[in-house]
Amino acid sequence: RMWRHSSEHMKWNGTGSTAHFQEIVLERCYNYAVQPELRDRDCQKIREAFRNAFISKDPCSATEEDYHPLMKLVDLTVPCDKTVFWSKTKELAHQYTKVRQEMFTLEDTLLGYIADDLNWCGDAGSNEMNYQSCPHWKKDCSNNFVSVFWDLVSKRFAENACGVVQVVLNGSISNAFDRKSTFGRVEVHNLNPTKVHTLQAWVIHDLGKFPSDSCSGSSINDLRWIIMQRNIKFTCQDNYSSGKFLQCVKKPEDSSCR
Ligand code: DN4
Repeated sequence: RMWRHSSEHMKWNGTGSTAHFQEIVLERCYNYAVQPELRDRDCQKIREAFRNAFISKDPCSATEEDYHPLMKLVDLTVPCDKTVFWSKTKELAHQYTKVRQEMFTLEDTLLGYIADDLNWCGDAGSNEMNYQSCPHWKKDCSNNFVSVFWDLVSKRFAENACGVVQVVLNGSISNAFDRKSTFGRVEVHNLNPTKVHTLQAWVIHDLGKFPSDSCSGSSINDLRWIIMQRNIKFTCQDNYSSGKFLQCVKKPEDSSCR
């Protein structure tokens, strides 16, 4: 009986839902919101819409439509020239926007902030979350609720971008730009050329590691080609280590940063 019970719940290869998911969503929403009067109502609604998106549903049949009620409650727009994308550089990009408070990664917007590093799934025929296991995006199914969520919010985040947008890429791996990443597969193709005039890439290598890719490498050329085809200007900066990059973000006027 015990065995049957646990094998039923361990049917997926991915990590289960994050413990206290509901509470974390509400708490993060309260922490993020700035206007006290709007807090209560909106955050309760957001938590409910988030939960309703996936609860009691087959965790491998997620669609964008499931998240539409949630998307209606949250704004993913950031001011022009302030959007920062990243790929394989999550920590560095977040350190960057922490120093430059006016800049935003997706995880600096309300919805990205709420969902960052969380996992969630339910099950058809149950109104509980599955805390034992959730579908793994490679081993089980790509249309799981977490992947569909990130693809959708990444798409909206990119569609809303305007002016000069930036991307922080990893120069310590062999392909700093990867067409199969969320950035390469979703964000690049959803920039609106009538609103975005330049994509500025930063190719940053880890401190103490030799650079493996750079602005003149073939993966960045790939990106340059895609962006120019879309009538958006492309610029690229390299020769920054991660430490140097953060130093220069803090102190851009320093002569060694030009
Ligand atoms: P990445 O560094 O390759 O991936 C970022 C994270 O997303 C890793 O933990 C990946 O898992 C995971 N991931 C990527 N694709 C999927 C998928 N289809 N289903 C589930 N997890 C996935 O960078 P990236 O270029 O793929 O994504 C970064 C860009 O997209 C940023 O500009 C963000 O705006 C947005 N984004 C953010 C998040 C987040 O904050 C997630 C996805 C997209 P693994 O490869 O390590 O297994 O978590």
